[in-house]
Amino acid sequence: MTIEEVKAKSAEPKEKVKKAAKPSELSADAATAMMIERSREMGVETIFDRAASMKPCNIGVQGTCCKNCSQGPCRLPLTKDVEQGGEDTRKGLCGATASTIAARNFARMVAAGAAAHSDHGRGVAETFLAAARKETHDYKIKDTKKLLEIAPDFDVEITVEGEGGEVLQRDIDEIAVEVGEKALAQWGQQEGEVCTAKRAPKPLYENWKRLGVVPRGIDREIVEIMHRTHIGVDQDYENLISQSTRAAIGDGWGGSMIATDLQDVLFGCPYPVKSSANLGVLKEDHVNLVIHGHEPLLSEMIVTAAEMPEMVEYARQKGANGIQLSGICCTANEILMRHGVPLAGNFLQQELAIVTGAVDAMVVDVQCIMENIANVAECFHTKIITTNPKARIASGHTIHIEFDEHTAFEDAKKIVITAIDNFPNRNKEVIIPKLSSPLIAGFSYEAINYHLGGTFRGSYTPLNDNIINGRIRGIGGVVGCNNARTMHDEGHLTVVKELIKNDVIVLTTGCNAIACAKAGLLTPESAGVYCGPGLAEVCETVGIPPVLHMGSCVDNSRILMAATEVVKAGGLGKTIADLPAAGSAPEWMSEKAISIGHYFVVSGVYTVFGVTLPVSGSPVFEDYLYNKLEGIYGGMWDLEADPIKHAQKMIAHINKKRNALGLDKRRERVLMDMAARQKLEAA
Ligand code: XCC
Ligand code: SF4
Repeated sequence: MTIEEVKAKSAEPKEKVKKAAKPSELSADAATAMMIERSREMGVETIFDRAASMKPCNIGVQGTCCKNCSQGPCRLPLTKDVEQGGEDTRKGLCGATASTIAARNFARMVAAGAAAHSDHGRGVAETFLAAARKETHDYKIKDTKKLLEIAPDFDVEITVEGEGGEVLQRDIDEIAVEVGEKALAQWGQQEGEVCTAKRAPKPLYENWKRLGVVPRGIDREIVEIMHRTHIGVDQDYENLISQSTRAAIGDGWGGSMIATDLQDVLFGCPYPVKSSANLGVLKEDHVNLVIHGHEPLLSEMIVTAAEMPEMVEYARQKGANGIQLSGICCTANEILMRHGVPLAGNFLQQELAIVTGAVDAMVVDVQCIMENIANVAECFHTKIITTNPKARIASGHTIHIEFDEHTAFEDAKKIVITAIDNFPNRNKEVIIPKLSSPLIAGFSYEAINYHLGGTFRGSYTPLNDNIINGRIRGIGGVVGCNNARTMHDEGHLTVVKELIKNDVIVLTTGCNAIACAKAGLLTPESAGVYCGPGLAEVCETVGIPPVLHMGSCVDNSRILMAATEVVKAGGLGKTIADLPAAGSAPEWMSEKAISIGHYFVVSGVYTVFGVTLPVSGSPVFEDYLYNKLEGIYGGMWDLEADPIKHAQKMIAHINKKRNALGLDKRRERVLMDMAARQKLEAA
């Protein structure tokens, strides 16, 4: 951001606050706008109101405020002189430069993001091991096919030698226990390599090895960032980023990937499933239990508990016609992918779900849970139930029912009963926007394989063929949060629509997936409406939506695996950086998004973020991320707040890669063929 832009930004808010006050200008989603209106009528304050009354700090926004010791905070805003290329003499008390401060702050965001995903993964690994050792009866190893597929990556034998020397399948429980132990060991490992990093295409892995950034252990790399960013340790932004890379790989190709793998083995690998999305999935005459957060461990049990006939009967006794489960954020994505449980909304809709007056209980686990839901719930009858010892809310108005993997099903039943018991306590008029859209989700990378290639010859070859022949221009991974500093869902939808209009197939996760779901983009029918002719043709032939929902935020690891499969299928280069592909997080806000962005970049993906990136205060560091990284990893960061330009930058990169692969000519020919055909038809 230039000084002029920063100044213009700080001059404009008053105007903007007034202008932004209209609900229809705060969200691209009509149901959300309606509920903002409703919250204001009722005098219930939400994040949309707070965003208007509190401006972000304009030094923090640049990434150049350091509070790593008590001599600070040292604030180093960009000066006009530096902006115009003058000598940069800015220093903190200890002498830390703007580049060091911005890089340290960036590294700490990676550490926090990688920690969040990976600690989630650790919890899954612990439950997995308890299930494998039969210490809990609530969880069972469900997907033995996937277990056998992943076992070799953990160096676990899946066969044994029989007495006569014949090869026999090893006992499945034994395999599961060993996979669980080896998986859990990846966190505390001090030497060697996180074993799943080897899944990356060989040239990528070899490059990481050469650069010394293959993670040794998941936790170790995160701790090392915290050490290196302490006052007076690592004061070289390139060196700080190289450690950020090691921690981010430990997330995407480690903690997150293992979380996804083990969740699939425990709960089943997702396959296409129908459902619906938006606040309209709440039912006035049902007990509404909303599940919010990120971990599927408890919510899997809640799904089963809520379906029990005795629970439904109990709900009837309390005057309800049944129990409606729905979800917010990534826990929602998890239980949607495997059970078709509908999505109530994404990050910025959590308070608004409660404002409907119809939510009898909102059960939360970890991450992206706004503290203010407790205040909103206080204005209604809604019970907020915290469940994780790591994530409590200091409000007298929440209840805590702690999840324990050994008593998970009992805990889940308690939660369902609490929701049912609360149904008769509704004390405000119920207003549910009558808006929801149908959707198809469940596109694990295995499901894409199956869908494109058929049961017996599942492969990514048909996808590659269509990229090579130009019907599909390339692949866009569009993911990430909502951000109250920008219009809700608007960036997501504009970027995705622009991509599919230009024949770029979109892989989505997280809150972008929910935004797309609400807008009807997760249906095969949307292809005919929004896609360019090539992508529309492929979607219609195969019967898939142009936007494939691959799951929650930890499931961004599925995108890495899909990209790896595309490389393996051949014809599109030797590594992920060769692919006509690009990544995007149009409305990011969480530290997890920075970790995800960074592992995409160092895996070779050009990755564009929307809204803002806290690096603009250091032009040197910014240039390193936006330009220099490409020469090291093949991928680089970029920032583009305008969603159309954002998508166009991705398309330009995809075209550049097509060009390098020699595919540009073929695409032109296909387009000419199409035009020629239309001309013929018109004649
Ligand atoms: Fe959404 Fe995953 Fe972002 Fe949170 S972080 S706001 S995508 S729920 Ni993953
Ligand atoms: Fe200031 Fe250095 Fe302390 Fe940061 S570490 S607050 S730059 S003195």
